[in-house]
Order: sequence, then C-alpha cells, then structure tokens
Amino acid sequence: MTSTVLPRVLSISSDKLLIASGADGAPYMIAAQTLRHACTCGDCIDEKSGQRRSDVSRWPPKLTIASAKFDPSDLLHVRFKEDSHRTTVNIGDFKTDPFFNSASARNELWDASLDPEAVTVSWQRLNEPLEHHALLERLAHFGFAIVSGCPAQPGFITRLAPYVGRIKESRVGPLFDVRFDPSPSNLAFSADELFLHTDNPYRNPVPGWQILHCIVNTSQGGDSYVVDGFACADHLKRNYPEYYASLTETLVTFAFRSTDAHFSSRRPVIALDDDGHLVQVSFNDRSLRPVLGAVGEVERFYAAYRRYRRLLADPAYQVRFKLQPGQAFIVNNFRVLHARGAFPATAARHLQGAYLDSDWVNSNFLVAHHKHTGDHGYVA
Ligand SMILES: O=C(O)CCC(=O)C(=O)O
Ligand SMILES: [Fe+2]
Ligand SMILES: [Zn+2]
Repeated sequence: MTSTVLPRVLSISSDKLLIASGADGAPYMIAAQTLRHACTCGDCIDEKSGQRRSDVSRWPPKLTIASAKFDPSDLLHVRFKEDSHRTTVNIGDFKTDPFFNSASARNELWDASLDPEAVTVSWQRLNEPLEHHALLERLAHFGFAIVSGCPAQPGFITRLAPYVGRIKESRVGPLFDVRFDPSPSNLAFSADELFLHTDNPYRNPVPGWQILHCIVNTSQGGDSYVVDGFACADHLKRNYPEYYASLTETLVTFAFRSTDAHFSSRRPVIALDDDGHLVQVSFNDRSLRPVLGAVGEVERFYAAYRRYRRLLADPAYQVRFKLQPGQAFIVNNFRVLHARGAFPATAARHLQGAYLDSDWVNSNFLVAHHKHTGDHGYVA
C-alpha cells in the first residue's frame, strides 16, 4: 500500500480517532475497540502462528484513547487509559481489511467474443509456475478455462484438480461419469440437449467449481457452450431493473430426489452481497421447484426468469466449443453456466466430472499471484 500523503491523526476523542490518510487524504474514524483489537504486541499475537491470542472479553469494557502518535515509519502507537496497554498498528489496515480478498473485485464480464484459445492452457506445462498462474488467473477473472493436452484416461481429473482446488464429493463419489444411460437418475446422463445451467443448486453449499474432462467424444453433436451468468445478470440490471430485483429478491427452492438422496435448498436465482456485488447465480430448469407466493410476485418472477433465460440463450453471450478427448474445461459454478447439445444415444461419448470447493480456487490464485508478483493485497 503506497500513499503519497502521510497519515495524520486529526483528532482524538476518548473512544475514537479521526485519521487523515491515503492519497486522497480523506479523513476517517477508527473506534478505540478496533485499535485495541488490532494490537500486534507479543501478548496479543502469537509470534509463531501470527494468530490472535487476545480475548475481547478481558479488555476493559470501556476503552479510552490516552495518546496516539505516528512514528516516522507510519506506524501508529496508541496508549489506552484503562489498562495502559500500548498498541502498535499499521494504519494502512483500517480503510479496508487487506485480509479480506473479495473475489468479485476481479470479475471481468465476457460474452461470445471471448476466444476459447485465450483461456486455454496446456496440461504438459501446468507444473511451470507461469502456466499455472495463467490458469488460475483465467479462472479468477473469467470463471472459465480450458486445459488441453491431457491424457484421455478415466480418473485423470484427480491429477488435474490439485492445480485448481480440492475435490468436493458429488452424490455419486469424487468423480462422476457423464455418458448415456437409458434410464438416467439425472438428465445429464441422457442424450438430450442440456440447457445452460449451474450444477446442483439444491446442494448446500453448492459446488463452487466444476471440471468436465473428455475421454471420448466421437458423436455428431454433444458440443459444449458456456455463458457468463454475471454478464447476463448485469444486462438485466441495466435494462430490466424490475426483473433484476425479482431474481435477486425472490427465494426459490431447488430440489433433487433419487433413491439415495433428498436434497433441497432455498436461494435467489441471483445472489448479491451486502454491497450489491454479484455473488452467485443459481439456474437450473431441471431442479427449480414451482415458485410459490403472492400471485403478483410470482408472476413477476416468471417474467424475470423468462427474460434472464432468453439472455442466456442469446448466441451473443455464448462461447461454443467441442470438447476433444484429452481436453477439460473448468467453470466457476457460482457464475458460469454450462450446456451441451443433444447427441445420438448410440454415439461414443464419455466425460468425467468433479466438483471443487469454492474457496480454494481463489486462495490458490492469491498464493500463485503473490509468488509471481510479490503482491499480497491484490485488488484488480
Ligand atoms: O454432457 C455434458 O457435456 C455436460 C453434462 C453436465 O452438464 C454435467 O455433467 O454437469
Ligand atoms: Fe452440468
Ligand atoms: Zn497488545
């Protein structure tokens, strides 16, 4: 964090500091309690692990700032009246917490103009740090990447997955097979077209990422296509705010039942965080339950769902490709919808899939990014 203007204490009142800091010099307040919590002294922080030992309930309930001064290296020294605790803090830590790394800051929205080549990396080179970083960067920015040059062998995903994240078991085990089944437990195992969807919105938590690896694909048809659900949500927000409101506010149920599982979950189709940033799209015609509620709101929901579905179906948003044996694609299942065209039931087509936990991918990206650039607090 570099700033041309040195931080200054503008004023001290008993329970807060008014600070001027950063290039804009815009003043902001820090509560005494926050300063006490941020103390990095040997009593408050375990030196080896860097983890906090201090116990909030043992501070004096009312803390008063007795003095606060910056030293020449911009560290702020604070003394509290009640327990005479001396606290040293880095003032750069107080505008936004540098330990909170919001993945949404890195999203770059895309449409059909995204060239699949630009998001393709090579399996043979994935143990080179640059290629590995390139993969994680594509995933962090676009939520989508293709890995080519993989062996077309069953079980290969267990070798690819650790470069991306950690496998989260699906209903049928760590890996699942996608091939024609005459009486499928899930339409993914039919030969029908599968419209754009996110997987398993009825699970809690929903699988964060999905890898699909192609072992055989000789069929006419069965092509893959993907869409940035956030780009379509953004279009909806700008052009149909009523519909955007409905899809972000209406809680709907997604459910799946088979002989061995009864899953259900309630969530909005488009989930936002407290700041209104897009967090998660849950879209799956197959597992969305009939929407219940006040008739007017339900009507508005279906109109909104239909409009969003039409946007997804618009070729202007779709990136299409045919998975070749030895190729795998990886999608952020909170953001990017995937689909496949119909194929003849007699065709030789076999994919394997796996889900990954959501947070390891972001973490691996940050670790790789730090190694690559030396930059910790990465904000796009
Ligand atoms: O068959 C395909 O290409 C995709 C299947 C699918 O959507 C899935 O397994 O999640
Ligand atoms: Fe799927
Ligand atoms: Zn301390």
